[in-house]
Amino acid sequence: MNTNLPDTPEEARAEAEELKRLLSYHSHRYYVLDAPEISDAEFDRLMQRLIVLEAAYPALVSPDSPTQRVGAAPAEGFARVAHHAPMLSLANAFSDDDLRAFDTRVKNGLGTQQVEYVVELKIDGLAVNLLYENGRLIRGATRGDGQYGEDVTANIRTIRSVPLSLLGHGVDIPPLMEVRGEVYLPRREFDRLNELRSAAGEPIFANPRNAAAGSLRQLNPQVTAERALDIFVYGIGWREGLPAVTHAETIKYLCKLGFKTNPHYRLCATIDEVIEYCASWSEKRVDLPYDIDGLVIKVNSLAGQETLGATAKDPRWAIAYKFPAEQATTIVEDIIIRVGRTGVLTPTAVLRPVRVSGSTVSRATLHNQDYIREKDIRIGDTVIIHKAGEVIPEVVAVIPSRRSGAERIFTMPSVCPDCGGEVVRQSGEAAHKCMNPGCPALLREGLIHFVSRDAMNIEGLGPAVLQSLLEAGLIKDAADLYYLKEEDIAGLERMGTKSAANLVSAIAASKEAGLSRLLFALGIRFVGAKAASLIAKHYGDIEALRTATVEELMTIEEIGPKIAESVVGFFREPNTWRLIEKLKKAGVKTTEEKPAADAPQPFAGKTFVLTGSLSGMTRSEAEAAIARLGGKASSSVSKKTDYLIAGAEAGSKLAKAQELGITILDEAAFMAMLDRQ
Ligand code: 1X8
Repeated sequence: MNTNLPDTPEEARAEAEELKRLLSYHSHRYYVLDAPEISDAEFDRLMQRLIVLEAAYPALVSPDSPTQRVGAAPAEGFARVAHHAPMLSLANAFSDDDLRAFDTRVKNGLGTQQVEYVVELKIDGLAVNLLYENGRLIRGATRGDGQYGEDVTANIRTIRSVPLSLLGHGVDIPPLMEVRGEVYLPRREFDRLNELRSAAGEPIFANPRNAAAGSLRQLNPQVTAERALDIFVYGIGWREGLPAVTHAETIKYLCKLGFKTNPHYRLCATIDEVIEYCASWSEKRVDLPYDIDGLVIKVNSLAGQETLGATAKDPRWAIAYKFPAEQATTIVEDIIIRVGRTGVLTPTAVLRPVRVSGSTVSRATLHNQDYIREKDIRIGDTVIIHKAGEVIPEVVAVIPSRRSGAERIFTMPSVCPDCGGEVVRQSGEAAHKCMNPGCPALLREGLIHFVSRDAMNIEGLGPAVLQSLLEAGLIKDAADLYYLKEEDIAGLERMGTKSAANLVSAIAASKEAGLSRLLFALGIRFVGAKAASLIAKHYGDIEALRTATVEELMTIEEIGPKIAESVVGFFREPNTWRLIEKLKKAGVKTTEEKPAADAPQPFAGKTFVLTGSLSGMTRSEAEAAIARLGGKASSSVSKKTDYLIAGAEAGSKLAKAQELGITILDEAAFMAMLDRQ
């Protein structure tokens, strides 16, 4: 490295100015554009040189020098500062109807039917106000109460994507300007931070938002600097002179000044487009490296924004569309054990009921003992739970600071809660298992699976009815269902003659389900609905499975050794055949039409991907229809996908398919295609 000092202060100043310019340019390439032009080592070399010059000539140190991001001393507290223009909150929209009502209000307010909107992601972080004077950052403040915030300039400076001085790439820089943005912690940084905190025995943060807030409000900027906060800038709060006539232009203008803006914004000509764009993010949001809690819809015209103005609290020209919250805090009231179909004991948290993602949650799976140990979940703990879409809710984390000391540590029982049999944890496995093959839980759970929708699909036969049938001694295996009489069932609690008749006919109807559903219903280990269907098509008749071998099964595409061995083992059991004979005698169909060699295969060689939900058929029915016509159903979109079937609330897969130029079918188009075959 060049350690020679310039001969004169003038030369030193000139070199320092050039270094600042270079460092600021490359910092922008790296932290804002994510497109570095030089190596980290080269960047460090420039920085070291500037540090040397500034040490020799302290007069060169200016607040916007890249050497000054970190280094401020810890503060006693934060000063209260006034925002030039108030930082307003946003009114919320929770539904499409709310968005349409907003559109109507805007149109009435502007006296026009043509309103353009910009839709942006709503970053789940902390709002900040950045004040620039002649292109230099002079202050960074939190939102506070909207009028006054806290001066967190030293901490804001540590955020590498916040420009200390503006670029002015062909655009003029106003003398004074307030820029609004959201400071956030990327999810990976959040995980890393919590791991460190947990290892150090410190309380963990509940979510990235809290972690970002905690980090920005650190009195010691050194601590903030370690947290890798980031920012998206999304508007101008106040400035002298108007830089643009639309919000979309404002975003581009901010970008040119060197700010990091979010790329996922969309200009929409109608409220329908707005609604569609909002809906598209409910699924896609999980793929982002940061959290969003909704979208922000803004009137694009700045003159329109001015005309509409604001209420006491919120602007009339913008609204926040909020996703239903996916996380909530509640209490673990108990931990109970459920014995599954294979004898595995699954601990389940009984929660104080709480609303998440639009439904009330009172149970969360705890998987196994190791999971409970790792998260240190105790009975009585306050926990954060998470629910995404249709998946079973999970406990994300415990909040140890809420502990009273009365919490109880959970231990796995050594005997099965259903039968009192021995419970064993085999070495190398996470699961504890009940070793009693006659355990009533195995039978009960096996029956629940047998009648379920993708299996024999017997409507009106839920777990409670099955339990009553078992307790009344009316069934001892799945085949007994087919020998039930109306009068047997009508005698049960909460069962009238009408429902008994319905149930008997639903059971009878399921006899026609066919081999593919039957194989799945039998609950053979590792055999899911898809494998069952492949095997059923290959063999056509359950009798053919008497002599099936592992090698033979493995000739079926997508059937591996694990499934093949399990199937062979299952059909080697005399008990299996006793059950099958009993089912056959009752008239349960044990065959499947093999696709005839000359059957039309119009979908041959075509790959379909399903996304969103269909109203006219289940996902497995759609997959079966595709398979019947010779096509293949896959779960992920790639260049090899031929068709994407987009049901209601299709999300990221739809976007990806559009990107790849794949033919997209809505439900009606897909149905029409099936009808034509
Ligand atoms: C809050 C937020 C806004 C935007 C993004 N994320 C936020 N958290 C945006 O405008 N793109 S606007 C806003 C507010 O006005 N309170």
